[in-house]
Amino acid sequence: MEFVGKKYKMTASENFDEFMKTLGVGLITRKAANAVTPTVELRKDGDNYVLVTSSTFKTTEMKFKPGEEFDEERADGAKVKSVCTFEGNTLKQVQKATDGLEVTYTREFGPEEMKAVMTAKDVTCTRVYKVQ
Ligand code: DKA
Repeated sequence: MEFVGKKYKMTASENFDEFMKTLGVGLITRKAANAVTPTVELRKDGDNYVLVTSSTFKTTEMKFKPGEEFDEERADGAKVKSVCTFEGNTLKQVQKATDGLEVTYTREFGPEEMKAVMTAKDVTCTRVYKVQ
């Protein structure tokens, strides 16, 4: 993937609080997560990809092989299972929580920005990250 190794920093976020509420994230964690502007980088490690999302609130490393289900610890601490696939420069992720809630993420990587769209139930959150 041609955008491996680029760092993107969040510049805009819409509906993130509603999205987190839908995931069942509590008020204190939501406040902390709302206050930060994370940096996102896709790395390659052998056959694996690693999506690193860093902020002073939390840094998560999501390690995956495209098409293979893996265990993930979400930034709110929830233990979930995900499958990631690439469609061109878009990384698609389907994440299932133990309570059955399904969350989808699309992260479209471009030369100037990365756009993330996250959906849970009928709530969609959009976040834009500019290349650093
Ligand atoms: C991001 O990549 C946000 C990723 C959302 C993670 C799920 C919600 C976590 C709540 C603390 O900028």
